[in-house]
Amino acid sequence: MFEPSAPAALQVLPLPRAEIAYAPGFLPPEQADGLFDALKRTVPWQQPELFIHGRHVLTPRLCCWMGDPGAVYRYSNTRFQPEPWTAAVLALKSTVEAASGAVFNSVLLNFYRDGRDAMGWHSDDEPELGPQPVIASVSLGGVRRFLLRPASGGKSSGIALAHGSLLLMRGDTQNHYRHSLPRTAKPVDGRINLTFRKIRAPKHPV
Ligand SMILES: O=C(O)CCC(=O)C(=O)O
Repeated sequence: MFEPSAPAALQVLPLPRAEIAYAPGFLPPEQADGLFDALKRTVPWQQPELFIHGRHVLTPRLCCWMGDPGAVYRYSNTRFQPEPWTAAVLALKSTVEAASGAVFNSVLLNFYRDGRDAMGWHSDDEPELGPQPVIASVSLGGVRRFLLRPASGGKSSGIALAHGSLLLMRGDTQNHYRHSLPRTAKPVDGRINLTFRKIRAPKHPV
């Protein structure tokens, strides 16, 4: 298990109808450095082709869906079978569970190789996540801006997600907000993000 530097100091982000908390120093820098290197080397990274708006497109980042057997996830019209847990990701899961008070059975890992890699606007609101999912997001490597905007439209708010930070989204956040990680023209180091999730058991196994 990774040791958080101190009981992670959670800052609440004051967005109406959301429950979002941020701990910038969740992992001590040397642990975060080691974890970034280990994940870069050991995760079976893929670049899936997604079918969006009638077109096949390569995901603009590398990713890996990892979790318990049966934690199957669908997004962007694609079905993802989980890769088995690696030791490093399983250890991080325990630390994140202790800090968040939630239990997770899966994680989406994203590797943004440079500023051209990005994630478009979306909510983590797939039915298998349940009505009020807890999403625990750990960031490692280059600092990138994470944006949130009301699902009904309006101004976006941004937060620069630090190396070794934890962002928790829960309650109605996914029902009322969308989020994204935009491209940047600034030179930026590679970044790995892990969003821990709980997939509810499918009613009808597929
Ligand atoms: O890389 C990030 O911080 C965002 C990841 C994300 O939006 C997701 O996994 O749903």
